[in-house]
Amino acid sequence: MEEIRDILPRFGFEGRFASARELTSGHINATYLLDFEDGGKLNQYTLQRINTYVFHHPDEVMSNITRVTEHLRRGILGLRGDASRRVLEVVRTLDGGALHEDARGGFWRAYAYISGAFVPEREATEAQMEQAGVAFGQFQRHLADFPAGELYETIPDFHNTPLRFGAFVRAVEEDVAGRAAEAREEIRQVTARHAMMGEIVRLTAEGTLPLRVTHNDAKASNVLLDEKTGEALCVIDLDTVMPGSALYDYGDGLRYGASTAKEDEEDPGRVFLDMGKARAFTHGFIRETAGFLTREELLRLPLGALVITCEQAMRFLTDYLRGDPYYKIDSPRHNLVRTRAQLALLFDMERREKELSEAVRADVSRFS
Ligand code: GN1
Ligand code: MG
Repeated sequence: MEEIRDILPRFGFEGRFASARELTSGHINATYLLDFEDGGKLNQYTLQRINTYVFHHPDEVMSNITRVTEHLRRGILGLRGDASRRVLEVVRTLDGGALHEDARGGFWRAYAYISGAFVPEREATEAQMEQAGVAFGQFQRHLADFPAGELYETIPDFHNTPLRFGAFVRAVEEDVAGRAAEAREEIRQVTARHAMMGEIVRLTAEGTLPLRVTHNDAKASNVLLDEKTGEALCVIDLDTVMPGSALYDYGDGLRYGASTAKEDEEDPGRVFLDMGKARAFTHGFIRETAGFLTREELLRLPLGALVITCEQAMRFLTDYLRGDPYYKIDSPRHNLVRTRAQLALLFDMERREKELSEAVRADVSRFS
């Protein structure tokens, strides 16, 4: 909290600073919720220190976010007027930038906090999951005419699964933390899915799947719904917005939002794909995207769920094998627990692949 005090005067926050508390749900950046008192009115902001181990070029992250939010705002204003709660708003620093570098080389950015909203976590209803699908679908739709080539790749090869597989194999071989023996079964399961994991990259390279502007971290916890109406307001956590495949966002949506358990459930026996929520997310997503995604993309959406879930298991496992340099952890085996939960979810997705494909096919016919 001490370090925040020095940062606050650098941004154009309105009112008198009242209090701050840390929000701990993210795995990457440090986030604080700030209250400012403004003549009887409460102004709230989120302040974040960008994790530079993960994002090497915070200026490029903020350049992407500024451009994308401006584009979204123009699109939304064109449609129905009120963009204030439908897109994130960057708070400028006193010198007009989007980023403040502190004396220790830390990089900070701030957003206006969107109040009267909630995040559909695991206890979300099917109706709320449908709205999460709507939110990510609309996000892609509003960005369909954004020049993807002008965005920085904030994390190069972020969803380049074959490349990540190479890093995983190296982590197993090097075994710097001496943990490979304990994770033999998980290593075997990930390795067995090498070919499947390369499918989206292969289909994109051969031109079957187009590159689009995608969110790339499309968890339901990165969606805000209106507290009163339950409707999708906007998506948050825009750090990884960059060129990608529509399949990634659909897949991440299911991976996180349609699981019966949390991402770090200790008992893999409790982790399944909740088909009701999967169908609901699928309805929302396809309803918003059927008008511009190709038929080929739409019908292949279930592949996104398999690839992203397996990739996420592999990323947690790689981090575990390397001694946890990347994800924030609460206990020494946290990343192994996460790996096991993701694999359990993947196995259930594999069992239900046909069912999922049929649900997608039905929605494609219905909304196209
Ligand atoms: C990270 O920022 P956060 O906690 O929403 C990660 C995602 C993973 C996710 C797993 C930049 O997201 O890719 O899917 O954890 N973000 C980055 O929950 O690596
Ligand atoms: Mg994120």
